[in-house]
Parts: sequence; C-alpha cells; structure tokens
Amino acid sequence: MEPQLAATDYHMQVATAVDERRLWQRHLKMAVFGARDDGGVNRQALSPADVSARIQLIEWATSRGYACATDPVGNLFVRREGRNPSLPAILTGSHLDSQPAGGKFDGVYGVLAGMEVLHALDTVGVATERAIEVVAWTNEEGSRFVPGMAGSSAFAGTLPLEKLLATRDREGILFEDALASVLAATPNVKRRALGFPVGAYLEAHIEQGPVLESTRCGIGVVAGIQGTRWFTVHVKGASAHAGTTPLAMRRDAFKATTSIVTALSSLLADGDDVLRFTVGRVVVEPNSPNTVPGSVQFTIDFRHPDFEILKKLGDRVESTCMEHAGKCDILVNETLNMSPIQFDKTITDIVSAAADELGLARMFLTSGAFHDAKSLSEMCPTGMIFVPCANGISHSPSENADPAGLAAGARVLALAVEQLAQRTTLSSPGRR
Ligand code: HGY
Ligand code: MN
Ligand code: MN
Repeated sequence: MEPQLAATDYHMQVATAVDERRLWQRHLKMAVFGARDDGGVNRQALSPADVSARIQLIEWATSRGYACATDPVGNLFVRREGRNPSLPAILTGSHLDSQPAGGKFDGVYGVLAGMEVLHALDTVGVATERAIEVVAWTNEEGSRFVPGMAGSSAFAGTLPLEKLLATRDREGILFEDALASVLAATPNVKRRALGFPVGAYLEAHIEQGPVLESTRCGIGVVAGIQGTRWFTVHVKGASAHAGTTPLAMRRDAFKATTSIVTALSSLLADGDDVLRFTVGRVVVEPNSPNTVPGSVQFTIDFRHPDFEILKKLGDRVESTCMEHAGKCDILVNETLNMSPIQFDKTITDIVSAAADELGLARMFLTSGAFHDAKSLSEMCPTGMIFVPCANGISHSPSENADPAGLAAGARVLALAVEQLAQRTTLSSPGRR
C-alpha cells in the first residue's frame, strides 16, 4: 500500500531532495578542520580551523549563488532570497566551533542541515515568501571565550558587543583581535550590522544525550532547554616550599579547592539525578610538584530544568565557597545565568506535523545542553529538532551519528522551514 502522499506532494519532493550522501560527506569534509588524531575535532572559536570551516561554508554557498554576510561578532549568514524581501527572514543554523576535544557533529550538523534545506528547495524549484538564512553563530561552546552562545547573544542584544569584544581567552588573546583575523580571512563577505528582525528560528542538532537512541525514536521535538549557571572561582593562597613549610603555616589553594568542591557536591547533590554539576576546568599555579599551590582557578557548570531550584542553589554557590576557603581568599564570578526556556508552540507544532508527514517517529524532550536557539527565543518564535547520536555521547572525540538519522532530521527541518517561510504572518515570541 503506497504511503498516503501528503496534501502538498511537493513537500515529499523537497524531503527527497535532501541528499543523505552529500550531507554525510560534508560532515567528513568539515571534520578535517581541526581534526584530532583520536578522530575528534578541536575547532575552537575564531581559531585557524574555524576560519577554514567558515571559508568552506562560504565556498559551498557562493557556488550555489547564495549571498553571504557577516556581522560585528563574526556570525556568518548564507541567504536564499524570498519573494517578499520586506518580510523578516527565517533563520536556521547552529555553530561551527567545537569543544577542544569535540566531535564531528555538535553544531556543524545544524549548519549543514540548513544548507541541505536551501539545496533541496532549489532542486524542487520552490519559491518562498520569506528569505531563508543559514547561520553559523560565533563561539557557541564558550570553551575558548566565556560565556557560550556569545555570537547569538550579541545578535539578540542580551550580551553587550563591547563586553564580548573585550573578552580574553586563557592565552590572553582578545576576542576582538581573534575576530579581526577571521574577518581578514574572508574579505569578500559582505558586512552587515549586528542584529536584525527575524521571522522565526529553527535549529537542528544532535541530542547529545541517550533518550532518542534508547527509545529508537528518530526525531526529537525539543520542548525547551534547561537552565544553566556558570561560575569561575579563584582560590588565592600562597605559594611555598613543599619540603620546608609546616602544614600549619600553609595557605594551600588546592587543598582549599578540594574542600570547596566537596561542599559544593553536597549542596548540589540530587538523588533523582536531574541536577547537573560539573567542575570541568581546574588551573593550578604554579603547578610544580614541589611548590604548595598559591592559586587555583576552577569553573562551575550547574544546570537544572526548574527555575526555582536553579535560583535557590545557584545563589548559595558563592557563600559555600567562602565558608570552605580556610585561610585562602576567594573570588567568585558568575559568567552565565540562563533561565530554563520553553519553545514556541507554533514551532513545535510545525516540527511535529513535519515529522508526521514524513512518517517519522517523534517525541518531545527537553534539552540538557544549551544552544544558540536559547538566544533567538528572546526575539522570535524559536524551536529545535534533535536527532540521535551514538550512545548519547557528545563533547567527546567518540561522538558519532548515522547518515540516515542526520538526513531524516534535515528532511523534517526542510519541511518545517519551508512552511515558516511561506507564512506572511508569524506570532511574536512568548505566545506559548
Ligand atoms: O555546553 C553546552 O550545553 C553546549 O553543548 N555548548
Ligand atoms: Mn552545540
Ligand atoms: Mn557543544
């Protein structure tokens, strides 16, 4: 029995025009930029590898006649024109930067799936009312320049441009200087102002968790994103000789850090295993085997889907550090405070309908990871589509996905984006 073709059978043509093989090959090509010996990727924001990935995206875009543009924080846009240029474009995309020991799919999938949407609409010859722009947001990961989602936050106006440009990485390199080298490497890309009206935003991403794979569900309709709070803690003691300094005279910054992290682990313990608490970066100085550490800087990544819990416990982080600092001085700096968000019902309905039209199993889920879609949700109807990744692993060289799964997500994205691009009126954000 032939599957019932959807009412608009050009949808099936568009979905079919998404090319699984091209999508997969482009992932392998992008994985060359920042390739690690262990099969992972180190393509940190505004690095030479990031520049190469940007140049590759621009090449694919210009070979199809799309206009490219970049803004004052390096967000990169690929535009397919619509019939009505006065209507705000539909944006889709994600990020090209990766973790230092990242994988081949986190972020880049959303950019390449967006390019498949443009390609498929061209192949079928579908004109849309609104323009569609594929975007690669700058510095989503936040591992080189803190905080994450920096480019999309600056675009949405929630992170001041001057503050971002003045941010330094751990080598002391200014974001502004690193960006200048990126822009210099792409001189022919049109410059545009920071921020512009957006009709709607839809981002495709690997789930980075085990739910879809374990439930054999190919499409995640993302209902929202849990909240995240980031802190950097500086524990200041005194360097001293490891052999001659009595313990009673020490201001050992590392020993103080162990007490602090133990206390934070108690504060942020959760028998239901919903709360997420990570100390991912620890810098011990002077980092010598026979010198008592005089300084430790460490990071706190705390996440929870419930606003009240995030607030109540997050607000106790600083005092907990102070209470367990011993003879050391403490400086706590909150670098990210992102409340949990719910995505627009308009968007989740369209994504659900697109998955149904393609006969793909789908389920709602909340994202444990943050994404640039959080920034866009402040300014327009926004949503996300997840696809499974192997064993739910991400932020790891063993991150993996399968070609058919990636293509299925891109097909749902194509139908959903096309539908949004045909609508001359779209609700403003916040109408859930
Ligand atoms: O950390 C995050 O949630 C994102 O993957 N950068
Ligand atoms: Mn990501
Ligand atoms: Mn990531």
